[in-house]
Amino acid sequence: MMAALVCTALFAGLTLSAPFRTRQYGNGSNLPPLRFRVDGTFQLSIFEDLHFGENAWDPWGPQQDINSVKVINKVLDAEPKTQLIVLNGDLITGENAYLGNATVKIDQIVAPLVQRALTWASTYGNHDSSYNLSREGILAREHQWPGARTANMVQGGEAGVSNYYLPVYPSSGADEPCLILWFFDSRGGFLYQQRNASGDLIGQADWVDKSVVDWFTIVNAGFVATYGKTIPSLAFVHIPTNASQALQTEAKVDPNHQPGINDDYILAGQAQGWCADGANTSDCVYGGQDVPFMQALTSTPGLIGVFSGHDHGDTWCYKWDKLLPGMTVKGNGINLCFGQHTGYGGYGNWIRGSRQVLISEAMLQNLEAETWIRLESGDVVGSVNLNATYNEDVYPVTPNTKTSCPTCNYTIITNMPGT
Ligand SMILES: *[C@@H]1O[C@H](CO)[C@@H](O)[C@H](O)[C@H]1NC(C)=O
Ligand SMILES: *[C@@H]1O[C@H](CO)[C@@H](O)[C@H](O)[C@H]1NC(C)=O
Ligand SMILES: *[C@@H]1O[C@H](CO)[C@@H](O)[C@H](O)[C@H]1NC(C)=O
Ligand SMILES: *[C@@H]1O[C@H](CO)[C@@H](O)[C@H](O)[C@H]1NC(C)=O
Ligand SMILES: *[C@@H]1O[C@H](CO)[C@@H](O)[C@H](O)[C@H]1NC(C)=O
Ligand SMILES: *[C@@H]1O[C@H](CO)[C@@H](O)[C@H](O)[C@H]1NC(C)=O
Ligand SMILES: *[C@@H]1O[C@H](CO)[C@@H](O)[C@H](O)[C@H]1NC(C)=O
Ligand SMILES: CC(=O)N[C@H]1CO[C@H](CO)[C@@H](O)[C@@H]1O
Repeated sequence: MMAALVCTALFAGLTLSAPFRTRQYGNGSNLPPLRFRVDGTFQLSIFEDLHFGENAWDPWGPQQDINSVKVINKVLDAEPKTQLIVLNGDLITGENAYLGNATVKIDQIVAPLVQRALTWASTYGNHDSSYNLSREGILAREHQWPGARTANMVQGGEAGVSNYYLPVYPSSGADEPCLILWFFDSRGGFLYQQRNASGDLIGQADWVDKSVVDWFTIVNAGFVATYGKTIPSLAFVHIPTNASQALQTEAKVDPNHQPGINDDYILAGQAQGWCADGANTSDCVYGGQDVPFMQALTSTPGLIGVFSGHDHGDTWCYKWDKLLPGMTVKGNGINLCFGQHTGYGGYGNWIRGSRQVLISEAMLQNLEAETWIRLESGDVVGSVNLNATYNEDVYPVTPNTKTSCPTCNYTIITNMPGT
């Protein structure tokens, strides 16, 4: 396939060694490359915070997963032109997983996608790592199905798993990518099958690791060198950076300029709960370990937006275009967006939905993207154009709708009976 040849050539020129190779799984490597439609558009749908697998021992646990599948189907029915599904973290609530079948819920999540012959790409969230659930296990399970594009391009050390990129090719059929999709692993949760000397679970760092930042910088420089230009890009990571929090607390979210729900105030970001020296004690609120990642994001020309989940009660987009009080990293105009809580699992009862992102080949020239949230109800809210004047343009306020679901139980139970 032409795409494979292009990428092989790219890496041959970079002398990148084993840690940067893509691990191949199942049939994912056989998938045709992503490409703009003949009408010149590329659309993706973000499903985030699905939180499948809660309380298998209570009727409401399996029932809420059935309700979440209904959300996925309703969104896909309403968005027939979507070409890629991004599962943006917290696919499974790992704290409730049994060792013997921790990843089987992946089958239920991807079934609507497989049925529609859609392909998908995941980032993993903090709930996707727990004593009985590993990210490697989720990746392997995804690849038992045709359509998985999730990969692991940074092996070893503390990198996490879901770090990779996907090239998107132009409608013309040319084999030079015109859009790069980056996926980053913000880790968190607990280490798989490990306990400390006191018998407690061991926390996993909750930021994008420096080795991944270095990989991103090197591979992106390789793209620029190979193609002799900046290729526009989008990024996906489950946990937002401190810049999102600083925008929220210092710049303030305005319902007409950054339409969306803003209930998770103050929002939780990367490196929360960690000390600057890497210790995790109750004394430390935020350790600042996401600074190298923020520096890399703001030093990447062409990066249009970063899309996160994690904070179920925040659904806005903000253009980060200045130095905010207390921060050392200055925003370069990159758009930072939350999506919409998709799953009936996880906290909160804001109406379920899915952020859509649409880019046309014409918009690529100006580094613009259109985005809106398709709700389970069928309604569209928060439709905005992430262009040069986003933050200044005036949009309708997004209503803060809650979903009542009598068969669901919103209590988060983090311990299984008998443990
Ligand atoms: C992978 O693809 C090949 C050929 O397309 C097919 O024969 C095989 O059954 C597939 N395997 C899985 C696990 O889907
Ligand atoms: C892990 O799974 C085992 C086997 O299903 C179960 O007995 C145990 O309670 C689980 N442990 C945790 C910490 O979830
Ligand atoms: C996983 O195993 C547990 C314990 O055997 C069982 O109660 C639960 O229903 C299983 N979950 C799935 C999704 O099969
Ligand atoms: C084990 O982890 C718990 C919870 O983080 C902590 O309170 C305890 O001190 C740790 N024990 C050891 C021996 O490190
Ligand atoms: C993180 O953002 C807060 C504002 O929300 C700011 O006070 C703090 O200094 C920032 N820290 C870093 C390392 O950027
Ligand atoms: C950005 O999009 C908005 C909404 O479509 C529009 O009103 C505004 O003029 C656009 N700005 C630029 C610079 O194109
Ligand atoms: C919801 O969870 C609570 C706490 O575990 C439990 O008492 C209640 O019966 C549950 N409700 C339903 C409808 O399952
Ligand atoms: C990942 C992890 O273990 N995080 C913990 C760090 O410490 C805070 C405060 O004690 C806990 O709330 C986090 O769960």
